[in-house]
Amino acid sequence: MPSYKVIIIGDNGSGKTSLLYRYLPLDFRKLGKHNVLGWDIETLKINKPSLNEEVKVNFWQILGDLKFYRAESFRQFYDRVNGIILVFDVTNSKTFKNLSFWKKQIEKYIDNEVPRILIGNKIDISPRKISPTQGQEYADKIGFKYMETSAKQNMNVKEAFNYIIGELINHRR
Ligand SMILES: Nc1nc2c(ncn2[C@@H]2O[C@H](COP(=O)(O)OP(=O)(O)O)[C@@H](O)[C@H]2O)c(=O)[nH]1
Ligand SMILES: [Mg+2]
Repeated sequence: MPSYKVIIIGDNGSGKTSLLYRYLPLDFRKLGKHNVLGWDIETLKINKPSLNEEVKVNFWQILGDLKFYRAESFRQFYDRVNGIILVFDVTNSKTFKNLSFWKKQIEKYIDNEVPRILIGNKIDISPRKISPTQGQEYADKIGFKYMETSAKQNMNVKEAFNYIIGELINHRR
């Protein structure tokens, strides 16, 4: 069965876990979860309609605080990544500014072109600090697809994950 690795990165509190749990069916949350050396890995099996075959997607996210991890750990986390979901909080400027940190991480550890999406999350909250145009312009600048979501109100979450899954399946074949 083809298997893909998708990492979900971005500042603490931006909503990575909430987005993933909103997207994953409840039973996968229980069945597919395991931890490896501080990484939280959740597995989703999906049918690829065009080929009528099952594919496995492993979503990796960082557990806890980044500053406790060493470069060696990052190498493992970023090893053989097939897709990137980068998340910030549209109501928190710091999470937007820190996107450049995450961009540098990606440049440092991932040398191949993989599908990537920037998600501006928490659009249910007002006032927001980062406008849709600002999000879109930054995404264009770094070569990411841009979408906005609310994990809380389940807005656009499925669309965002389906985008990356669709891209990574097409990308490989
Ligand atoms: N209002 C609102 N709150 C959210 C949303 N997504 C996440 N949160 C809240 O933001 C906090 C951090 O979310 P979490 O998923 O743990 O962020 P992570 O550190 O990136 O994994 C939690 O209190 C969530 O309930 C959203 O779309 N809207
Ligand atoms: Mg989390």
